[in-house]
Amino acid sequence: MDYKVKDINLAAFGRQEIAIAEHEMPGLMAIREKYAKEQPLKGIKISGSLHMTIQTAVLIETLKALGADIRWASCNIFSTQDHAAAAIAAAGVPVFAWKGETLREYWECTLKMLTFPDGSGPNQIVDDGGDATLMIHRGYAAENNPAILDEPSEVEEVKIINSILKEQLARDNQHWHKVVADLRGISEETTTGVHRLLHMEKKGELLVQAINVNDAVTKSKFDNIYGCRHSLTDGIKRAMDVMLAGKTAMVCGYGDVGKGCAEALHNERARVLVSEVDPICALQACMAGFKVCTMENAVKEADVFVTTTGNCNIITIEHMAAMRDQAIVCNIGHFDNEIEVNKLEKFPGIVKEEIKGSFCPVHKYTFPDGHSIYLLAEGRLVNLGCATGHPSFVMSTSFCNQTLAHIDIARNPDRAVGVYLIDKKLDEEVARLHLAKLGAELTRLTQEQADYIGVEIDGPYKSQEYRY
Ligand code: NAD
Ligand code: 3DD
Repeated sequence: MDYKVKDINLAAFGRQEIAIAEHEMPGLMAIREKYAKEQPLKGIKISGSLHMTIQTAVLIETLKALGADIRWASCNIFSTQDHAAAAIAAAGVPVFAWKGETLREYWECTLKMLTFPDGSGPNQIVDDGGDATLMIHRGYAAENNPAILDEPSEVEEVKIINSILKEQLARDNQHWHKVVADLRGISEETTTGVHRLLHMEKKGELLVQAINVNDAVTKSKFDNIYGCRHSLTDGIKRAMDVMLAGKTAMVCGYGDVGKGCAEALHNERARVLVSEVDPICALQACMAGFKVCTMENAVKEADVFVTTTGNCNIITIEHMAAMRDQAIVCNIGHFDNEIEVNKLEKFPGIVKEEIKGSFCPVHKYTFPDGHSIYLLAEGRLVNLGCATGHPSFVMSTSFCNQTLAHIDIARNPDRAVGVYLIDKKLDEEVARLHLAKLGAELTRLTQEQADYIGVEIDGPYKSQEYRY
């Protein structure tokens, strides 16, 4: 069996929900229909490291319908929907994902996702956060200099990655060089993964072209904003079933995700505070009616804390030690380093109590002074750890861009190493594909009007960089 899932018997339920999702993903289904005959991905091996949800199942089956040979794993230990993974496995796509993986199991699944039956690697990668990209690049570097795998690290996950790469090195010390030789391109789904790619490109370490899907307008200005606006409070409510109205909520970061989160909490009639480092985003928060303050000031009054920055150490152990009793702490950023969970675990005299298990992780931490806080999803992204993430319609726009990115890579396999954006006309086409579903009626420019504002009648329209 070239798959590993929680329970293959969940496949029928997963198939039912995939059928529902397809009707909510009109753009993705339209692209599947448009390109199915051409088979642009025929014979191309694609490995995906992206939350194994019902919506991702529709992406997988779109890439497969366009001819690709696919292997899949999730990009987070809590985000897999087991019935989605079962349905994909039952459809014959090798998938290695289940909700509640250990970190070692996660990285073993990542290695399986990157390794085709003949031992070869993928031609193209769908990445979300950069872990698949990291495994290939670190493996390649270790084949040049095995000593890097012995560098001391306090981070448990680094030790696990190094251990797995050492085992691979012993099996074949040119494995990753052969993988890179076949690799034609990467698509990156999320902000934090793009940060990592740009960092690698700047350091001259990136080995292949990468398409920045996140910064397609129809991805980040939809998924990151409206997706989080829908799924943040879903996660908090499923975890705590708490009344948000009347409470004070602190949103750390007011970028795309922070904007969606702040609006969601405002819609619940919570009193929303915001922290920011960027003066433009801070001013936007003020214009939206939110009080902009620091975490140091918020800890005295907030009942709910949400990190949305894509940065690290946003909520420190000192903040948590000073929080009000029964405060709720969660993160919706990609990685679990926004909240100092390790220091919370090691705080002298802390008492940890599991309230809910890996199906919706909730833990209560009681400090020696008697006050307690609730940590959701172990500090990992709460909308996918404690709920089911964004709904299908908004994931359709994201995954249209993913599919177009892979068709582009397949057509341009020898493009120079670098990080690239999706063409603006394609971005607008993705939006166009979603209007009918919502009954939206587009107005058509006259030639005089097009000339007056200096655009082509059929776009692209926003010449300057789009700002939310
Ligand atoms: P963004 O860059 O648009 O926004 C991040 C904001 O945080 C910026 O405005 C930045 O100024 C601010 N910030 C950075 N450091 C800060 C600090 N120390 N204190 C306060 N504010 C700070 O990024 P984004 O697109 O909003 O993504 C944020 C994170 O969410 C990323 O990790 C991204 O990968 C992730 N994401 C998660 C989901 C999900 O479904 N959970 C969806 C999309 C993106
Ligand atoms: N993400 C949120 N909900 C998701 C879902 N239902 N399926 C797959 C992925 C999902 C995460 C995305 O927003 C990803 O694009 C990101 O993290 O940026």
